Amino acid sequence: MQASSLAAVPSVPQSPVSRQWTVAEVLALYELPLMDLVWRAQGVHRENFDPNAIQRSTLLSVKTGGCSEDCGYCSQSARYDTDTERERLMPLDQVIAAAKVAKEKGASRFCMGAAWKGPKDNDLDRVLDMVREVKALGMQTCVTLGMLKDGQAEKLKDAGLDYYNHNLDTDKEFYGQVIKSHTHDDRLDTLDQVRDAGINVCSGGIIGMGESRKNRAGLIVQLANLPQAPESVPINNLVPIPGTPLADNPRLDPFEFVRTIAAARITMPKSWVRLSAGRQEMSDELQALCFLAGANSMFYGDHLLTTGNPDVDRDDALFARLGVKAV
Ligand code: SAM
Ligand code: DTB
Ligand code: SF4
Repeated sequence: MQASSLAAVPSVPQSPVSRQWTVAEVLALYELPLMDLVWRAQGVHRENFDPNAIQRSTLLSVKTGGCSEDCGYCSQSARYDTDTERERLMPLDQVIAAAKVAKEKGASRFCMGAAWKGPKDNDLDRVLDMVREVKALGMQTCVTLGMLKDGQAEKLKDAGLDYYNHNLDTDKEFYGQVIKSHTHDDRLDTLDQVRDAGINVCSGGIIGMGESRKNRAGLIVQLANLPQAPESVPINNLVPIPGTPLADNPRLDPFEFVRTIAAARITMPKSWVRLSAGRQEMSDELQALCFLAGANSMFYGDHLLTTGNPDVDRDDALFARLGVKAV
């Protein structure tokens, strides 16, 4: 590192796995000149990861729409009039077929999402079969099914689940302005259950929902200060969905997104930071800047859950142009 270019940058301890962050400290990171922030994030990144390797997960919505919850950003809430149609839980053979395609195209992990407040036990049994079969293909498995009841995380672990995705989404202070049907503490409870069952935790959030920079810093602090930081941290840019309360939210400055990636990288040095929803609207150059700021994971495949994602051909071309390899 060249000391001269960082002379004015406050010192931030490196690799503080058990360090507790304050909102003021993370706000101070956000307030750095962008070049200093990205430089620092890239330094932390290089100490912990191969800077030219990006992990790729493919998403499949196995149960779409009709959700009881009122998350103000979501196309799948039954409370809003969106274009998303309610569907039943997908049959196992369709899930396996999609996982095989994802593997052939080069995804290392297959993530199955369900629009539930949480799984009923009979639905969970069907998801357990999906996990076992996808695992048997030699892929890492991830599911995101909403809030878990006692004993459900253990069943998922026994089926071979590698990751459970459950986002905090925003900080505790802002949460109630976007979601009223459950609480931030409910989300934390499920994360505890996942961690206790020995499943890797995937938890991040959405930015661009009208939250303040302090709320964004608060979200990063709440993730980084968990008893153990999540192994995987998805950072989603709001995809505005017509019919939802957040449909007409003003777009966030893209550099604020880059700053959020950098703050996640610095505070969670050993976590995979995922450049998640919103990538379709990003230029290749903005995505490269996110990778430089420490993102090293992405969703790969033409669809997220109900919205689009860049075509695999565009992503393959981007990887080739950047000289990065998929892991
Ligand atoms: N129902 C489960 C839950 O809420 O955890 C799983 C599915 S839910 C759709 C998974 C995540 O998708 C949410 O936590 C949120 O972070 C993200 N998400 C949903 N709609 C989004 C949108 N319009 N823009 C960006 N991210 C979104
Ligand atoms: C995550 O953090 N983002 C993904 C995944 N985890 C489940 C979902 C993004 C959804 C974007 C809106 C949609 O496609 O419905
Ligand atoms: Fe339901 Fe999850 Fe969408 Fe909230 S984010 S409405 S819990 S599917």
